[in-house]
Amino acid sequence: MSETATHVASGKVREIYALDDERLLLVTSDRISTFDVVLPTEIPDKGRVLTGLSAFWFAQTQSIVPNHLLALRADGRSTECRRLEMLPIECVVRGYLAGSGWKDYVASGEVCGHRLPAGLVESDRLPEPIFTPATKAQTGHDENIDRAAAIALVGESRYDEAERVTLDLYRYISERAAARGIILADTKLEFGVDETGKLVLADEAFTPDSSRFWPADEYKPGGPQPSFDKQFVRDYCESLGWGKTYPGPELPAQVVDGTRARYVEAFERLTEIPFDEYLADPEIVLG
Ligand code: Q0N
Repeated sequence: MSETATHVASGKVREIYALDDERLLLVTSDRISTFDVVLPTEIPDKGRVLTGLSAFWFAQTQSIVPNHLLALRADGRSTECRRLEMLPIECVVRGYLAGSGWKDYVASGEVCGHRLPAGLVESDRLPEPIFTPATKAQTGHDENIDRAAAIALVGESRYDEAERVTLDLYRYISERAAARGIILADTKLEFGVDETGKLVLADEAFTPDSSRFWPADEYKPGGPQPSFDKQFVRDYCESLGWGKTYPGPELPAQVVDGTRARYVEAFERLTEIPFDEYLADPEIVLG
């Protein structure tokens, strides 16, 4: 055999294999989670959409920050990447007030030490995007932390660099997405450090699994927003009165088909590449 891959880790929807000492293989499945539970029904091609979109953004942002991508495999769901020393924080940026950011604001008027104006409502746009790091929980939920707690984990100069790069990436991608009718409300990035000490963007980036994508034409602050990709799944699950604990419900064909169509639509709107062309030749997204 020319290549063997050793399984090293599993996420909710992805698997990581070691190819050799320097390279990993990330394989993104078609599994979908909602309310933090992985459902028994898969969304065909979801893993390919996420892999292709992430690779597209890696290629588009190379001049802002180097990234871990080495190659895309012909299956469209597997990324060969450089093995890095990962930073022990999640680099989150928020342009809008949602999720744990909204919860923290309601409780304290602050998010990760950023004092925000009084009177904001859920899903409001923030006066400017804010960097809101979190710890990487092995189980359960990531915990939002302030600048001092993050500096204790990565050091001040690395913190300042990660914050600047994360904000630069958010400003660039959110503007591109807005031009295509998609609000990038917030996003979570992971960085590593290479053998020369350079900061490198890793994991997946600017996908609907790592970000909140909202349809701009339905944006209405004052409550939660519909999700670009998962709203059919959430609505269906709510209609069942499911308790949002394991196990989750099977999804009917019309929910699967509608959800697949939304993932493909996100891919095509953001990349301007027909998804069929991606399936025929994944590396087309690398430009
Ligand atoms: C790495 N994670 C957490 C799969 C992804 N380039 C890299 N080098 C070394 N380690 C990692 C990467 C990357 N990417 C990242 N684990 C190892 C992200 N997981 C979460 C679960 O799904």
